[in-house]
Amino acid sequence: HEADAYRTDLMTITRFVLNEQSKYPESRGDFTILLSNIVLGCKFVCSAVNKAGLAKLIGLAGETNIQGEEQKKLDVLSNDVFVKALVSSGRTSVLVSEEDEEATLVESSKRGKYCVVFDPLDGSSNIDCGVSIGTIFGIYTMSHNDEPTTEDVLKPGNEMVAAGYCMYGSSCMLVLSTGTGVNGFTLDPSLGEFILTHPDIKIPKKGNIYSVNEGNAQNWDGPTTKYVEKCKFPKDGSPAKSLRYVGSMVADVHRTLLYGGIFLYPADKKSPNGKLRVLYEVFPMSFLMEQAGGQAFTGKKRALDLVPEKIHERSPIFLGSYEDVEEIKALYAAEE
Ligand code: AHM
Ligand code: MG
Repeated sequence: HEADAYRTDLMTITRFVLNEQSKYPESRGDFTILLSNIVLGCKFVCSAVNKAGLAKLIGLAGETNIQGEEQKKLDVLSNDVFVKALVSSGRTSVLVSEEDEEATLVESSKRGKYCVVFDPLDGSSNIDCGVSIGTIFGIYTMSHNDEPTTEDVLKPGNEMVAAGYCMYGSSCMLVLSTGTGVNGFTLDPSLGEFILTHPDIKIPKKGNIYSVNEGNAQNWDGPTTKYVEKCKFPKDGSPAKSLRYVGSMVADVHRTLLYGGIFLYPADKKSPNGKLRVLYEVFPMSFLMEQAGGQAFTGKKRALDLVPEKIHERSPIFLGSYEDVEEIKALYAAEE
């Protein structure tokens, strides 16, 4: 059909979220405005990431530009763009970024009802070789109208109102949940718009992939060691799982969400709290996993029930298909 060559009814991310929000009578478009600023940041980073190899080739990176300023590294640049876009949205009060030691408390004239926690460019070890990297974000609402403080984001993940990530991979994909399921949008570069391509993502109940940095195996605890052993040498007659590990959380979680299986960043003797950060890595990804029908576990409890005491706190994390996470939970329970 000639008519099929072009889809004419484009569900952009803005239209999608406006539809969703219209179910709430009290909604005044604040969330839509906030999200469109996050989307702007993602488009900027996507374009910068795509040009990064080229910029190197023609000698932009690491040299001084016309203004005599040193070129900013991609992660610093991405952070600047997100912070500025979020502050100028007029809808935020507290921002926490992996790049900034302290939280940003927004000045009173630009304040709004949301708090955003984010990692502007995660997967730093993959930046220079062109492997997929991503942005991760989570959104809370302010619970009062007094001066904002860091305490306003030291809340359990189950209080987030939305979470998502953007993956800068073979295509640029934004995966979002506002607490009613998970939806995936792909950037159409010719339109500059994210179009709904993966409606209502559900993670398979069980998968056949495990994803972990096995180089840390000598320092793992008992349950993690037993679990990975089971993946490789199952004793119940089931086939061994495949190993996939990109080393970019966004890419590894994205694959887990679509194909099923489990992603692990466990504690080890060298890093007793694992590596990944509770607020802007563990929480948003756990939120998405649960919304897609999977689970997220810390080795002690449901990840979203953690209450962070510091903004850059870390936690071990096991997340993915419901049944695969059940197995690791059982191994930790047996330890007790
Ligand atoms: P980063 O914030 O320095 O980029 O570190 C986070 C990344 C995650 O994307 C990824 O899951 C993990 O670090 C990989 O760590 P490792 O190299 O220890 O396997
Ligand atoms: Mg990170």
